[in-house]
Amino acid sequence: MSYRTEEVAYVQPAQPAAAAQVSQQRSTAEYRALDAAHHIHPFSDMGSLNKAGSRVIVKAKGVYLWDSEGNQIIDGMAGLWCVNVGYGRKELAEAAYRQMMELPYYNTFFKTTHPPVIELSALLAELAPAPFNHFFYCNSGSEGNDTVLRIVHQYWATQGKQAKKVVISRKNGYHGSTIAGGTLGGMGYMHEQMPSKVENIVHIDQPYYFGEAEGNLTPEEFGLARAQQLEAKILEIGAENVAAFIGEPFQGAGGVIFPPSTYWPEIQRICRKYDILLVADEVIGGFGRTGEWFAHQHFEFEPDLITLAKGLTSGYIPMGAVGLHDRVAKAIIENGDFNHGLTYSGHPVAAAVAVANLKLLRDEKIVERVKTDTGPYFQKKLRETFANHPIIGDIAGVGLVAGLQLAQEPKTRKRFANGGDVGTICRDFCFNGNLIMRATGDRMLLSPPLVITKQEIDEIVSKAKKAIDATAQQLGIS
Ligand code: PXG
Repeated sequence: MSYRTEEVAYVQPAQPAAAAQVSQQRSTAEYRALDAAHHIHPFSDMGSLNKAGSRVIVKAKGVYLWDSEGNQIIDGMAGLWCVNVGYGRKELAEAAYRQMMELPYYNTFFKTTHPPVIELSALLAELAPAPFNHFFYCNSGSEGNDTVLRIVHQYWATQGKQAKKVVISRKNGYHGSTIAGGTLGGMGYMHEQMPSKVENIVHIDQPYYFGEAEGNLTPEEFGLARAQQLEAKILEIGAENVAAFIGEPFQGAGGVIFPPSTYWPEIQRICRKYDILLVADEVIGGFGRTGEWFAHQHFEFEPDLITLAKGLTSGYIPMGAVGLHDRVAKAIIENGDFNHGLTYSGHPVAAAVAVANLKLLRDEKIVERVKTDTGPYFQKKLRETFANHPIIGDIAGVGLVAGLQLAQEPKTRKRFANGGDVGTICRDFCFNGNLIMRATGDRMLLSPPLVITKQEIDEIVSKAKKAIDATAQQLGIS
């Protein structure tokens, strides 16, 4: 049977998504059949997905999604950690429309520039901490981290220190899925499928207290010990060969792992001591997630480079960027050609959408609200609800991001032997209860749109509780 689109007749959906007013063209079954026939999903086992069939998402507004069966789902993940201003903001659509009519595309390669990229750069310089006044653009977080590598190498070349090539990263960090992003990340299951990796990248252990602290170490002692692995690695390789350290201020895809308070100050001390660039991957943490504009501000350290994407445009259109600290920017600016760029670097439509998005975050005081109001409410509510839950061992997070650690014995930090399966069971209960909550192994993750109200937070937490209770019940734990 062929699934060529023109051969499929229009069928009125059996249950139109009335609340969402969707212009749905096909039935769920047709969508699934075509999807299975022609679409390879990212990070998926397509054989089993095609048998089960994907959920078809047709519409979104605020913090809610609707599927092709008319179910209303609350999005506890802001898409993939990106829809910071929530769905359905006209201002962003209008910015894209206006820009497409005015100047849909032009490049910035050969002595040209254009208003949207100029406005965006000036606005980012205003919103970012003082030393960040220059920005390089790309299309995604992965390309942002590829760009970071290019800038790091160019920086050391300008300093006459070409031997400084090695970049140190962390196991269970996530920095994207291009070859460079995937190599920088510390995901074993990705590395296994990557016979070609980028050279000169090495990994140290992550600051994951619940999962990896041995003996009686306090979180603070453990944070220091994990940071000092950086020093040990630098000494092993030779500081004269080490270019940079990169980390997410808190690990997102790795499980919303918040490092102990001692970790980042020690990392910064070590980077300064050995003259190594410090890179904060702000792809998830940036643009208000922690209640600060950038997550490194929450952890109080000062990186040399920041990688941006996701919340930069609230996911309405792809865009990534790298912010350069003045000392790095100066070296790049004053030393001739930097031979790096993408057709869509600073794309005018993406830049116009980013400007509209950042103005909403700023002018509607969305980031401040996360810091003083909805963030503290969300964190308190999670702790009240799950502090003594029989299968929750730890609650990590600040602002509107949280990781709930599933555990067999919360008090002794004993994890489930089959933690990944338990996470999947829990995620499926969420899914069936019309809550999007992501599972990473045995951690359940939440990162809702930053415009979420307290009432919607209550809805997420009560649905999460139902799903986690159901998981405990299925495991025979109460
Ligand atoms: N850095 C970080 C910290 C990220 O979280 C990237 C870089 C790469 O960005 P792009 O735009 O190239 O995807 C990311 C992306 C998940 C999930 O399942 C997380 C991401 C992407 C896809 C899935 O949690 N983060």
